[in-house]
Formats: sequence, structure tokens, C-alpha cells
Amino acid sequence: METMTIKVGGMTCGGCVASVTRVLSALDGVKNVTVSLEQAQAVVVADTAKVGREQLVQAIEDAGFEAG
Ligand SMILES: [Cu+2]
Repeated sequence: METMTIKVGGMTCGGCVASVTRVLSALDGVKNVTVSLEQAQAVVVADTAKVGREQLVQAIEDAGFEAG
């Protein structure tokens, strides 16, 4: 289990936070997701044998936000 912090750009409200939280939580291997609008980031606890940082970034971008 590893904690990864990913910068998320383009979030403007609680709805955006909920969207990012939802897409990340849906990925297999993700155990916990904490998204902060103020800090513009997502902190994800995940089993890195199942899901890598690239997949988290891709999921955020697919949802219409910038990630890195
Ligand atoms: Cu929003």
C-alpha cells in the first residue's frame, strides 16, 4: 500500500471534488481517496500492484481535469 499525492488542476467547486473522488475510488486497488479543492490535489492510498500513478492521472484527465 502506498500513498500518492497528485496535483489536480481545473477543480472549481465541490462537484468537481466529488467527480474526481468518484473516478479515483472506482479504480481497482484504490483504498482511500482524499481530494482537496483548496490544495488542488488528490491524496490516494492504493495497492500499487494493482493500480499505478499513470492510471490515476489518466482517470483524472478522462474526467476532464488536469493531473500531474
Ligand atoms: Cu465543480
